[in-house]
Amino acid sequence: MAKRNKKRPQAGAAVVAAPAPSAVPAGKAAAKSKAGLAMFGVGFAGLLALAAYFFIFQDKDLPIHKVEVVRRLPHDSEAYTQGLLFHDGFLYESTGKYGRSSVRKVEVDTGKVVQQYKLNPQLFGEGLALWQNKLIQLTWKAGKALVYDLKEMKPAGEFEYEGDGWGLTCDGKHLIFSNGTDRLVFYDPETFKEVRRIKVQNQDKGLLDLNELEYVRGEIWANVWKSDFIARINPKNGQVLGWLDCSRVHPNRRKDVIDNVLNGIAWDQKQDRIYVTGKLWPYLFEIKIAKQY
Ligand SMILES: [Ca+2]
Repeated sequence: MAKRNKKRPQAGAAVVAAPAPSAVPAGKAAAKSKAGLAMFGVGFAGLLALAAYFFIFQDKDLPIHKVEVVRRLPHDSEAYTQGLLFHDGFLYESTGKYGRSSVRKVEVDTGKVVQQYKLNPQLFGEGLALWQNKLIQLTWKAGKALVYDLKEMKPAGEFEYEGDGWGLTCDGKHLIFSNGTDRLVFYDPETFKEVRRIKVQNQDKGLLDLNELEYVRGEIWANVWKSDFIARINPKNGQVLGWLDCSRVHPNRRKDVIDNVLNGIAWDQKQDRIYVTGKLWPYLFEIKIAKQY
């Protein structure tokens, strides 16, 4: 998931910064960039976002997919969304911030929270994944992955890991974990032992700030913190395959507030529907890629 302002890419993370997808026709890119300038205006957060935006348009070969909003649905605007997934007709969401973190079951159409477990106020909720009948929720700095019984939504164990926890998803076999660097780690979901790791590369550059994750149609999709873009990643070799441009999904949000960024991707596999939201966004969006790739 995308982070708060104190979060930074880990030192020593071999490579460069920010997102960097592909080509955009020069004219359109320039027009978009001017619009971006006007919108971001002031503030450190805006500058960071703007930097990420320009990185995204520096490459020449990868596709950038425009997305369309299919439905706009209610979402708890107090929910600092850090992880999102879909299962059996409901959304499951992890929220962050100390004292406000939770894991919750949410009705898709109404945004109503139908079940919730509030975390110890000393824990900051992060990525969320489903493994069989268990929910697994990361925490930001505590090095703990919290396990919950899906039905009861009550604690059912925990794992430990080193460093930050940011995003989590499941490919049906392994948990896939991000920590804000350009690395994704595959864990055994039964033991949380590392199985393998990949370096995510956008063209020839490491892609930092990988955040909220979702395994979609055999690819890993990753929010890139501070940007409106989602990277499509090859799970075998870490190569970025293309980008989803979500900059027009929720255009009215405050872009000068870093805690207001896109964060949260969920895939309803049976219906093949994609949902996205953001931190403290009042809406959840069902989106689709405008033109199939
Ligand atoms: Ca997700």
